[in-house]
Amino acid sequence: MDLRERLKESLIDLDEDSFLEALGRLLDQGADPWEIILGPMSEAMEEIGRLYEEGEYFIAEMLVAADIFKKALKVMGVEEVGSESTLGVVVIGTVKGDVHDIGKSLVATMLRASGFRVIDLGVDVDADRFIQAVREHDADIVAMSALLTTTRNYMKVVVDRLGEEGLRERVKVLIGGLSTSKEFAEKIGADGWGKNAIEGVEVAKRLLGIGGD
Ligand code: B12
Repeated sequence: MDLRERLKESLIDLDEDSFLEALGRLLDQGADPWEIILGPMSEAMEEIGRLYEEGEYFIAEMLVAADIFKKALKVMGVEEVGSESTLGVVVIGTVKGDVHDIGKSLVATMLRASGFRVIDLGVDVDADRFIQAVREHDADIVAMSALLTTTRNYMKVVVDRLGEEGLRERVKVLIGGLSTSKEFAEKIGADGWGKNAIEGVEVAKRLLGIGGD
């Protein structure tokens, strides 16, 4: 079996030893960590979600998968990447009621690595905390993540609150996460949407008028 396929399958099977071994070998071969994360590792998480939906996996399995995923990020040193901050300030968080943090943290890491200063508010973040952080850090962008269809509507609450607080003109709103889409972003009045961490950075730059493309 191809190494990437083995990596993916062993994450789906929650076989940490086999997963870490495949990961080590891929890295030894010079594979790009972000390609591994956004490729086979993310595909495995999707499959795990499907197994959960079908009743084959339970929350415990999703938790173990998240744990293995985070271990891999540590192994690859992705967590510590970057600290320069010249492009702008981003306040990021997973919205109220939602505790999925892997995707949000990847976006935060990628933004940092690209030269943004990122204030990560964590998960289950309500509008007050977003507003407070925007003021405190004079943010250029509010970035929100939601993986649940039940929590994505809270993004609109934050957008509206930014308006009520007179902050909407000076801050751009970027959203992402499984339950969102470009259309949803437009519907709630956000400025941008990113499918993944790489796209998130591209859109963040575009929103601030950085870069030529
Ligand atoms: C791991 C997991 C969990 C873990 C989370 C652990 C953690 N520390 O994060 C635990 C066990 C806690 C969990 C709990 C629940 N989960 Co869950 N979970 C998952 C799972 C399997 C993987 C998520 C993940 O980490 N993916 C990997 C990362 C890299 O991908 P990502 O998060 O999508 O992020 C990428 C993009 O979306 C994007 N992105 C994300 N955020 C942002 C933000 C910005 C600004 C931008 C630009 C981009 C961006 O970029 C990221 C990198 O590419 C998904 C399945 C799936 N298909 O995703 C289900 C899933 C999201 N969970 C689901 C459900 C139902 C639940 C529970 C409600 C279950 C329950 N009955 O309790 C609870 C809810 C808890 C809560 N209140 O939040 C459903 C949601 C269905 C829906 N339509 O709402 C899913 C889809 C599973 C399924 N198919 O049924 N879960």
